[in-house]
Amino acid sequence: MKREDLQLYFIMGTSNVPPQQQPIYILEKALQAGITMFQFREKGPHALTGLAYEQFARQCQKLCHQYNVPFIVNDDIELAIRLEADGVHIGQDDFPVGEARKKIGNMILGVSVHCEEELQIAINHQADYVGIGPIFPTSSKSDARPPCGTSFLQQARSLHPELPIVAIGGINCTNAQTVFQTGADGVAVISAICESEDVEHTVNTFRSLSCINK
Ligand code: 3NM
Repeated sequence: MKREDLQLYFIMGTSNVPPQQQPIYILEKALQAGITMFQFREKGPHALTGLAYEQFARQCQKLCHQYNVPFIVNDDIELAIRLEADGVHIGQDDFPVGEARKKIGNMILGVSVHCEEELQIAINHQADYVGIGPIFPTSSKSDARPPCGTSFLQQARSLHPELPIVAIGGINCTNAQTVFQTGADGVAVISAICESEDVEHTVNTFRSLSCINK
């Protein structure tokens, strides 16, 4: 994985998309506009299950391949292996990092971390990148922790200058610059793209903000 792949990391599941919109259409618009990584995250009370879940994942994966964008599966290691996804992202409550690494071999492994100890464990198990958040308040994750601001992000960056880090949680075109300036390689977003009235413009804005801070 290249650090640049984290620049604009789009995360989506069917429940993140406004009712009048088609999830696959939003993903295609985001890919066309230039997202650099995609995470399939099908969660929430109305999440797809069974065959529909897997078919939707395959549809998203096929589109990502067309645009040469890494396709990452949230939490579901078995699905990632079955689909031969590019990688898996796990949280602290999902699966021990060491076991995830053993199961997925050299697929991309992303891990959410919230403190120095979790960060070190992720590094010890060869996480390819870490996610830090929620930086700002978010309404896209019902069990999100309290917002942590940029202080831990800053600490992680100074401890590990070369570590690929993506920031997440409540990031939008207005506050993304602060996050890039703090040292994140990229921003991971749900609502900023899913609820955008102009996905192309939103994607272009995020990408130009990341370049300003290079
Ligand atoms: N994980 P939005 S916050 C999926 O803190 C997710 O680990 C988080 O959505 C974490 O861009 C979050 O709409 C939701 O705030 C991000």
